[in-house]
Amino acid sequence: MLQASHSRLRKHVFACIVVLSVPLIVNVYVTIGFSVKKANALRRNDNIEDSIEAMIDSEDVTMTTPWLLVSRSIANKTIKTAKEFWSVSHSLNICSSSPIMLVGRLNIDLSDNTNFTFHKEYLDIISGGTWKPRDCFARQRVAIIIPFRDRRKHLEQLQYYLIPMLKRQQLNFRFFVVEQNGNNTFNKGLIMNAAFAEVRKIEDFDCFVFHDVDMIPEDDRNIYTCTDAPKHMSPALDKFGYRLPYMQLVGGVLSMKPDVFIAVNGYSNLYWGWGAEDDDMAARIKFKNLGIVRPPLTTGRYRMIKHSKREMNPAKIRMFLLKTVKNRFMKDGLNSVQYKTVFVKLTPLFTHIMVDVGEPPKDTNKITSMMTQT
Ligand code: UDH
Ligand code: MN
Repeated sequence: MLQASHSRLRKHVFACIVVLSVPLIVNVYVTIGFSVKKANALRRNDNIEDSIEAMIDSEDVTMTTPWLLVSRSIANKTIKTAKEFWSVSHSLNICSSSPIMLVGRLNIDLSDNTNFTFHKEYLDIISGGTWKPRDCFARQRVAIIIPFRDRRKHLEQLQYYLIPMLKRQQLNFRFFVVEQNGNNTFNKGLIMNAAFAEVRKIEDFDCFVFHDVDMIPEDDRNIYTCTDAPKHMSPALDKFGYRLPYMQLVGGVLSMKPDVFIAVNGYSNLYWGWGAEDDDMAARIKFKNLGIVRPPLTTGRYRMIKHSKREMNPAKIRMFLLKTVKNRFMKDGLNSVQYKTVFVKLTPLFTHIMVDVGEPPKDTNKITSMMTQT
């Protein structure tokens, strides 16, 4: 009797254990299964993420890249696959044309109180002077071309203000410093042409900004992009009382789409020494009927770092050249530029292109003496 009730009790206890453990086992099984599935899903997502990241990083992604348009177009549809989920949650919208980070007027201090060699904004600049926003798709890929020789301090001062500003403007940018090798007379137009030709071998850009090294921007609402027409970005300069001194001025900072630069045949190669290569460019723009776009004087403001005047191009030669632009510009420029590339080096904040442009032709002197005799 006692034995019978014992064995019933055992059965009951066993049944209880079985009944109670079922949900536990099911729970464990479901949890493990779910984690495995989740891990697989995450791995899948990682793969998709990696491959899309690779696509973004690859060179041939442009503003019209189909995946970008596709991912934007599915934003309003029902999300079915992990890929669609990734696209909707991670797709890059085109960056705003007036980003909210802009601060307007900048606080410029060019005195030695500042250490111009370092800025925290340099930390994510890629060697060669490249940067692009990660959370939106930059509106343009912009090459900043800086003609250079023996102006190290100016270059540091310019980048100290310009790099953080271009990041706030959410542009995909790269700095190119093009240096004239040796001590012969400086020829800014020629090295601009050489820079354009060399940069085109390295990477595709939507926009070229030709930027004197000593022009410090004072307002970040002056956006470093190209319009269809050439854009003279520095109409308001401190040394001219922040007013445009004459309508044909394009010196200082000038942005141009590559097709436009080719259409005007770049700069003249014939201006050795200071002066008028920019006025020659303005004449090219005029003869091609392109017009000149300018930002308002309130934002197109720059401070020019004080420096001594470089060796002058004799006024008579300058005048002579300026009178002959119309008949000369399709023969003298990008299509006739002669130089040797000494090296192309990646430095932390810019791509350094060293070019040898030779020396001023002897017949420049001939032109001078001829013109002085008449
Ligand atoms: N540049 C150099 N090194 C040189 C010469 C020129 O890097 O030795 C580059 C540099 O980017 C410079 C640009 O070429 O900003 C134009 O040259 P510049 O600054 O000498 O020309 P700018 O018209 O000179 O600014 C004006 C002389 C200033 C005297 C002021 C008189 N009112
Ligand atoms: Mn200058």
